[in-house]
Order: sequence, then C-alpha cells, then structure tokens
Amino acid sequence: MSEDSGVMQRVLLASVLAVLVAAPFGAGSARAADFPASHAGYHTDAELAVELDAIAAAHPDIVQLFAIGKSYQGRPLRAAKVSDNVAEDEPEPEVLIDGLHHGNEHLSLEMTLAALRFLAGDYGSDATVTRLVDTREIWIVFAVNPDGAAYDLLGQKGFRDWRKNRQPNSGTTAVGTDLNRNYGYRWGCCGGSSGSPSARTYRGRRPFSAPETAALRDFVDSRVIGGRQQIRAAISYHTFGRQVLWPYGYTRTDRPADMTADDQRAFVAIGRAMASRNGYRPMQSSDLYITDGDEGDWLYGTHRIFAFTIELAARTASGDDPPDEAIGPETKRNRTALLHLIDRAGCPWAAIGREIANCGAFYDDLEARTGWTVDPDGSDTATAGRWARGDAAQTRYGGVGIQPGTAPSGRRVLATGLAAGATARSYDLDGGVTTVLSPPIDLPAGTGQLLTLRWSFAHGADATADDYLRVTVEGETGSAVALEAVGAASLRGAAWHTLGFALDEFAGQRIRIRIQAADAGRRSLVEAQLDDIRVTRPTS
Ligand code: 0X9
Ligand code: CA
Ligand code: ZN
Ligand code: CA
Repeated sequence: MSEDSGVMQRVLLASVLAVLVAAPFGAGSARAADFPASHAGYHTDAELAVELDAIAAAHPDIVQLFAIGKSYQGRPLRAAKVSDNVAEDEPEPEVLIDGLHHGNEHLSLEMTLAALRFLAGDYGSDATVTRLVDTREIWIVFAVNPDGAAYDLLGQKGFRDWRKNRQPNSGTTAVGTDLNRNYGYRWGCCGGSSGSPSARTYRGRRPFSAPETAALRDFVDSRVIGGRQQIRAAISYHTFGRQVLWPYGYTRTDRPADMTADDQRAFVAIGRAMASRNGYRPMQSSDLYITDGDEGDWLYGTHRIFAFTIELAARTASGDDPPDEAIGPETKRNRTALLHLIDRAGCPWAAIGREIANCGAFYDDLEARTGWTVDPDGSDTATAGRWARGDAAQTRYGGVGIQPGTAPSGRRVLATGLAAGATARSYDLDGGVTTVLSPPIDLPAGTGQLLTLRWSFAHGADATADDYLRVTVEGETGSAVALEAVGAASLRGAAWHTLGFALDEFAGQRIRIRIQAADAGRRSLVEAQLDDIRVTRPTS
C-alpha cells in the first residue's frame, strides 16, 4: 500500500480502519535524523513505524493501526485502536491518548508507545488490562507533530528545541504553529498564546489552521455517533513538570459557566486520583499558566470529554529530554494513572459518587451533546421561537423573568425563543406548536426507572388554555404524558421546577421523550425551558 492511498483523511468507522505500513516520505519533507547517543532509546518516526507494525502483527485481535491524517510535510499521523473485537465499532466507552504535540517533547511519544506496549503485551495476563481492553475502545495518536520532532533532531550539537509544527507562515520566514494553541475553543481569547508567527506559542492564522490539529479535530468529531460523543476521557502527554492538569487553561476561574459543577468536581477527583498513582502534582491547567486554544480546553469545551494534560518528567538542566534511561521509569510510574483514567471512562462521575444520577440509561445536561431533533415529523406550526439548545438568557416582561437567565447546570438549556431581548414579545414562541424529540433511550428491564428533568414555563396575562408545555414518553406499547403545564390569563414568571415521572410501564422498552410547547389560539407571550434530562433509578 502506498502512503498516499493508505492514509485516510478521516476515520469514520472502525470497520474501515486502514492498516498503515511504513513508507518513505514524499517530496518536501525533512530528511530523517537520529537521536544523539545518550538518547538512542528514543524513537524516530521511522523507528516508531517499525515498532508499531511489530506490535500490531503480534496482537492482531486487539490492535489495529491507522492514521488520522497527515502532517504538513506528509507524514502519517500514526494511530492505533486497542480493544477486543478491534475491527468492530462496539458500544464501549472510548478513551483518547495522544503525545508529541510539541516537537521537542520526545518523551511524550515514548509514553504513548509504552501505553500501547503494556495494553497489548499484558492483555490476557494482567487482569486489569484485560478487563479494560475488553470493555473500552482505546485510541492512541502517537505523535501529533512528527514534523516538529524530526526537525528537532536536526541540530548540529543535539536537539534544536523545536516546539511548533513545520508549516510556513505567509508573509514571513518564521515557520510553525504551536499546535497546542491552535484548537478552536476560545482560540486566542485570553492572552494565552501569541499572534506573532515568530513566537514559540504562535496560535496560527485561525483555529485548526494546522493540518495536524485539523486531523485530530476530524477524528474526534468522527466519534460522535447517534449524536453522542463516544470518547469520554483523554490524556495528552507533554513534558516537563510532573503535573496532572485539567481544564480550563483559558481562565483561572475554577468553574466558569462553560463547566458544570458535577464535571468540575469529577475533574478534580479523577486528577487527584491519577496524581496519587504517578506521584505528580494535580492542578487546573491555568494554575500553571494561562493557555488558550489548547487541546484539553477544546476536548472538554466542545465535546465534554474529560481531558487531562500530563506533563511528564522533571525539567532537565539543558531543557532537552532526559537521557533514555529515564524512559522506562517515567513511563512505568504512569501506568496505573493511565489505567485509572481508562477505567473511569466507564462513568467519570463515579469519582464523585454520581454514578446513579449521571450514568443511568440517559443523562443530558444540554451543555454539548446533540441527538435531539427539532420538528421530527415536519408537522410543527410555530412560526418563531422553536426549540433550540443554547445559553440561558434572561428576558424580562411586566416585572418578571419570562426566560430565567440561569441554567440549573452549566450555562445551556433547551429553550423556546432562545434569543433574548428587552422586547420580550418579539423574542418568544409564536404561531403554534414546536416539538423536540430525544434520541432513543433503552430502558433496563425491571421497575424503578424514573424520568427526571428541570423545567420552566412562563407566559403573559394574554395567555390561554391553548398554550402549553408538554412532555410525553413514547414507548413501544404506547405513550404517557409525564408533564403538562397549561397557560392561563395571568402573568406567570419563569421558575425552575423538577419533574419526576415513573417509567415502570415502559420497563425494558426503547423509549423517546417528546417535548412540545405551544403558543396556540390567540397569540400570547409564551416561553419554556428544560435542562438536566435524566432517565435513571432514583438516587437514595
Ligand atoms: O503550554 C503547553 O502547551 C503545555 N505545557 S508545555 O510545557 N508542554 O508546552 C501545557 C498545556 C496545558 N495547559 C495549561 N497549562 N494552561
Ligand atoms: Ca471492543
Ligand atoms: Zn508540550
Ligand atoms: Ca445545562
């Protein structure tokens, strides 16, 4: 297979994973150089390719090699999937492990390779490894920046301390983008990157302007299946500092509105648990320093992936990677920390005792997940203000809030007339019915399952009994109204209420939740919001 035909632009399904073979680089790529003798145990891209082929050949049932795309200079962005039934896309929680965003951080590649080695090599002999490979799908991207790593080796006397990729910047001879400033969540927002192409932390011309970050993005986006991101947890390895870092990097605020309280507590708990295993220091990444456009902020901010950055190893006096004797001990001390995260990907909130609440048959805090369908039957009659997911915004009318302006979790809700404004009357639901339908939810057999959600329904004094908010559960044997709030000729302000509805009659069935709001009959001011929709058994 030639490199050109073997490298896939996007990985859409595990069943189309292509096995990649080592091949010479195309025109325009840098010549390969080797490590200095003190670092001979480190892997160049060519040595990595040979090693990966050997591991995959020895473990074909659980390891499949592919590429998430190509670097600027055309090197494959080498990746592996590790799981039982590796050729199949099974409904198992997924984990993303990556290394070498920065060309001079060669130890981070050794860590991703060590991870593959112990996951594959200890499968069948180590009980924890075996269980996790059997019940997870683990994606490893060994080197996000192979061009920068190759260039780093081209120094006259040792390394040249090259951090960025090798993409030219127009209008200047300065080369390269800091890949860990090029991701698209709050890119360039907060003084945590540079706009100057000659800077070490140059953020690039625009988000994902580097082919390497664009490939990573496309891969992660491709893991959204049926509206749900399959990847639950991630580690990006860097050097140096011996820290375990969690989002956000863009702000010093522990829990800004774009992180829910449950998620923040889970980040801290999991981060500390990993740090207790590798002996590193746990902290929010901005406690180290502010970054914007880093990978972890994007993975969490956009995809709600529990994404950690791990800074390996103590800083060396030279600033270079430690000599190769350090590879074994430093990767070994990270083994149980990584296994812990892979385990936690089953239910990250188990770390804070929220397993029942957040890891039942369904949980949507409406912050990021999609999978809801507006106007599913094409029969909605609303002319304005249809259901949309977005930031809770306040609208006041007649001295009361018609939209509450706060979300029970995070900052986002499902809302009618999502846009807010002083003239409430031109921002609300109008003209009829708007419907939003959940993705399918498989209820466990047996009774005791509850639908819970937070809801608000507000209207002006011009409302009538034709206006409503209605939640219906649709099962295989019929449907049931779980909530009906009806309008009346009085001003009713927004307020968050809690619904609990027993699903016993649907036990064992595949259900959907249909949510409808109507400004029907005479035109009136009507608004509805929902948040934190769960199907689970009661907590306590
Ligand atoms: O600056 C980075 O990209 C990472 N550190 S490194 O020394 N390897 O370059 C840190 C990324 C995590 N984010 C923050 N610390 N804010
Ligand atoms: Ca599997
Ligand atoms: Zn780094
Ligand atoms: Ca929310």
